[in-house]
Amino acid sequence: MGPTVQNAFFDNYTPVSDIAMMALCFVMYALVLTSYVTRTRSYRIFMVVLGSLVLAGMTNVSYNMLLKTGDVAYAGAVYAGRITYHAILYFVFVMFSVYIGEVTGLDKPRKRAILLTAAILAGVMTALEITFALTGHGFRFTKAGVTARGINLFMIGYLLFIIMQAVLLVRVRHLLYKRVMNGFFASVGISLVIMILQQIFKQSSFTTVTFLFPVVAMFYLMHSNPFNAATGTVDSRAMQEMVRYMHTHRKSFVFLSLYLPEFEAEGKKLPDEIQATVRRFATGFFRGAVLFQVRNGHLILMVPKTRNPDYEHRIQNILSAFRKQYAHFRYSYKIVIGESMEEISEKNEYVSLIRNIHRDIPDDSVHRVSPDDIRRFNRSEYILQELTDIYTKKNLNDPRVRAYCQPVFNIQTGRFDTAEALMRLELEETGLVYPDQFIPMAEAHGYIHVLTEIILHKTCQEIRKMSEEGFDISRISVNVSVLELKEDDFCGDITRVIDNNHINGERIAIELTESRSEADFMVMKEKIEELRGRGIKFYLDDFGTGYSNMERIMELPFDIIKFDRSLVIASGADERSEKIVENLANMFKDMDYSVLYEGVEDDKDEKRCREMAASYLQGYKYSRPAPIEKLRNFLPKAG
Ligand code: G
Ligand code: G
Ligand code: MN
Repeated sequence: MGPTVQNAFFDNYTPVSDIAMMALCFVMYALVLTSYVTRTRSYRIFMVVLGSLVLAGMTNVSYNMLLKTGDVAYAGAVYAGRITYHAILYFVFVMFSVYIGEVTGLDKPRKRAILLTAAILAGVMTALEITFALTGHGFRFTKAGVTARGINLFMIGYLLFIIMQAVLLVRVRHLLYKRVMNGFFASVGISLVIMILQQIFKQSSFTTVTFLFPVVAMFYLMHSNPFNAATGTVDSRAMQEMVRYMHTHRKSFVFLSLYLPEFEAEGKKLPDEIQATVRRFATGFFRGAVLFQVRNGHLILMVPKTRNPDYEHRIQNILSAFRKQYAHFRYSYKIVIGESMEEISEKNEYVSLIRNIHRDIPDDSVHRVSPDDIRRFNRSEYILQELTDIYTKKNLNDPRVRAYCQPVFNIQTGRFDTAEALMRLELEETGLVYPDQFIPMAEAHGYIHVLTEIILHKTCQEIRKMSEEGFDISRISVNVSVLELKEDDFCGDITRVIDNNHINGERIAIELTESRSEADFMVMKEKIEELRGRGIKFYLDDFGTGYSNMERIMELPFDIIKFDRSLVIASGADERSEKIVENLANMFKDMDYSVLYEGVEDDKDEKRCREMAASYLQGYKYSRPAPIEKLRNFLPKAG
């Protein structure tokens, strides 16, 4: 063996693939920086891996360049470079293992065990490489040239890590969304194939490239996939995809929806122990099930029926397991279980259907979807469509919005000279629709203000007509939602409608309910003051229901406090309650508010309310809400 003869194995090194690999790392880095990525732990691991790979590439290129010179003066640097290069790759393997532990949400002891095993393996392998370099085994760079006799240590380390990773992946496979898991397996497999190929072709240029495949898999998992590692769930877009797929392929499924209202708010996260439980539930009870997180606190498990012919039995199992968990966690919940239905699949509306059902079922209940639910859902979808149309057209004379009215008895004048306007919808397919079925929807979709303008317009129109006919009407109150006060030109919108109908602002009152929010309170105060300047009166609606902050109420310039029917009922129940209501009413009266009792149903109610500082009375005793034209039957004629 002559002094210039070099081992073909090392001669075959070219830096091209290392450079390409580093370039790719930079591209991925740039992509991550320019996309919206949450800075989770797995994100940080990903960044560390990218950095390490660039470092490994640079080290590999450098030591191979020194090696190419064939100058043994560089021997020390070559050994050091080579060992460093391998040590960095071992470190990347350690990071891969930690990453797997992270995305599968293993518990702390298990994550620590993985880290420890990987770190020990990396440490031992690095120590062996150093020892071999010192004792002259394996790779050697001497005057005689480069040799790699004996054992290729790095290849052993590489294989050990691949085996460790494969074992790890197999053991955690039930914790991950199946497609994601397959991606991981494929990336490890491809790395191994490349490694074997380069051995066959006596190459060494592609080692770092093989590390890129798992990195690409990580990149995809973290950023482009809707997969949420913490809960093992996929987002609602993916669920729509699955519904579409199942529908076009005529596959039926069962869905189990779990809603945890406490975690609904933006930015709220399920506690770690719940996440772990969710992951177990997603995979532990059904074959081929996929768990979707459609919102904060709302999970839906989709179960293909073909793979679970005994799904009824499995549903019972998961429910009883759930009850055990509930006994432990005690977060309130709503569970909805149903089967795929042609008409819902076609419109891909399972999430809306379930959310619609949530409105009707109590907390901590399990509900099986019934044909009645579907009917109600279709009805509310129809109502929503109509509301959207009403909102878009913004026709103040829209015949679908009906002004109903309930007369209010004025004790001082002894006559019905005021009334409350109450909205109804009259729709082709449903007939009359009551506020509880459309007001919350209109509020949620931002349509409520247009509805208010319409009902206000119709009320003003009718006031003007009735006045012209000689009826004596002092004012009609209109309900306004607190949400509307935040409209750009709330006061302008209200006064414009009143002015366009040529009536005086004093003919209109606005009913508002209390709000818990400090911000709402400030807006409320501002708007009330502005509109009061135009003569509009203000009522505090629903006093006595839920929350009452006296201090705040007193700060708002209301004219009338409307005592809710619940107070009328309570005052009739026992003397103590009557005393409380009476004192409340007197307190308001002393402070120059008028008190209106709502829900006066009979003579006894009326008598009691009169004795409890009433100024106004409203309720079924006098009239149910009726079309506003009917108000003529109650109003006194002027003069
Ligand atoms: O009578 P009735 O069932 O309509 O009233 C139910 C509830 O709907 C009441 O609490 C009332 O405040 C509310 N409501 C009725 N009409 C309107 C309206 O025009 N606008 C708003 N925001 N709420 C209304
Ligand atoms: O806006 P407010 O929440 O005040 O709406 C009044 C509600 O109370 C309407 O739904 C109306 O139909 C209802 N209502 C009016 N009078 C009575 C009554 O005497 N008894 C009962 N139970 N409800 C009434
Ligand atoms: Mn009201």
